Amino acid sequence: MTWTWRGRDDGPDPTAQRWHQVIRPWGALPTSRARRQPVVVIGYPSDAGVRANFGRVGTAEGPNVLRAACANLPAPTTHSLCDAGDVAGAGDDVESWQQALAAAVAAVRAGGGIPLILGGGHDQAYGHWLGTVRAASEGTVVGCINFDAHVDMRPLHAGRAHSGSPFAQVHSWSSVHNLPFKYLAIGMQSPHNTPALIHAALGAGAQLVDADAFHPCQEAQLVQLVDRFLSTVDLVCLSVDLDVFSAAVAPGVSAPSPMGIMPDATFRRVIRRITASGRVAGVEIAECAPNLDVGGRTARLGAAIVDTIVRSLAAPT
Ligand SMILES: [Mn+2]
Repeated sequence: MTWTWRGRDDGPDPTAQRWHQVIRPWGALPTSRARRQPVVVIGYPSDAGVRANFGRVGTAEGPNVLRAACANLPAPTTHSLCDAGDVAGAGDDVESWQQALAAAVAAVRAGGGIPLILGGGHDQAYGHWLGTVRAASEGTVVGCINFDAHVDMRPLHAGRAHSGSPFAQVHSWSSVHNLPFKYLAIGMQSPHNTPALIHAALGAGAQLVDADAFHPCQEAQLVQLVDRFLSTVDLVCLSVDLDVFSAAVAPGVSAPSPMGIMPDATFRRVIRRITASGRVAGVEIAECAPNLDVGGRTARLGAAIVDTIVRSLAAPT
């Protein structure tokens, strides 16, 4: 892989280190010698799912722009950092991208790491979940928490996956394998989801939280709801689709949200509640499309969320 990690250097003081100075290629060191559980970057440089969903393309450049935005973050003190490089599927075959990601996620999980997927179209969420399930022991309940303006449980197009279908794929895999479907979608926005989609998602067992819940007055209920969901799963795949945020702060996505949520203290409290639970098996940032961004603000937001998550990530119990 081409190593792209470089940035500011404030000298050898360990407390002055940044991501680019401490991150190592995944597999370069035996896992047993790593002092701390590694967070392992996996790039998903794909537009295939977005194109299949008739969205605005650009996410193929997401991983490297997010890497550059993360390079100067302060190095975490709780986890070591690795980069496993990018996965690759076969051209516009979305399923092959999802399977490639599932294999990479399963390998990282088996090696004791926490995957940090930098995307990439949101079709990556199915590969993220599938790889986590494959690496988990039988009977482990792996749920999904998704910050998103959209339900992302739309039916396949002519039998093919796309960036709006990942959690429908999680649902059908779970049904076929007789596993519970545990899906909490947070930040739903009415202009982006038809009543039929919401009805179908609820019927399938999804829990949906509207963007209106992101208000200081409702913060306590929101935290309670997240806690309740977490108590029903063993592990959780945490997904942040950057289009959950207002287009003012996240313009660089396939489908921007004029009335999206803000990355404010309420958002940060909720996300820290999830990451501190010890149940987070993997994390993903989805839908970063640098060609649609304004002054890099969406990529910087993605990096700031990565920082917030990694800092508060407890080791899975
Ligand atoms: Mn999405």
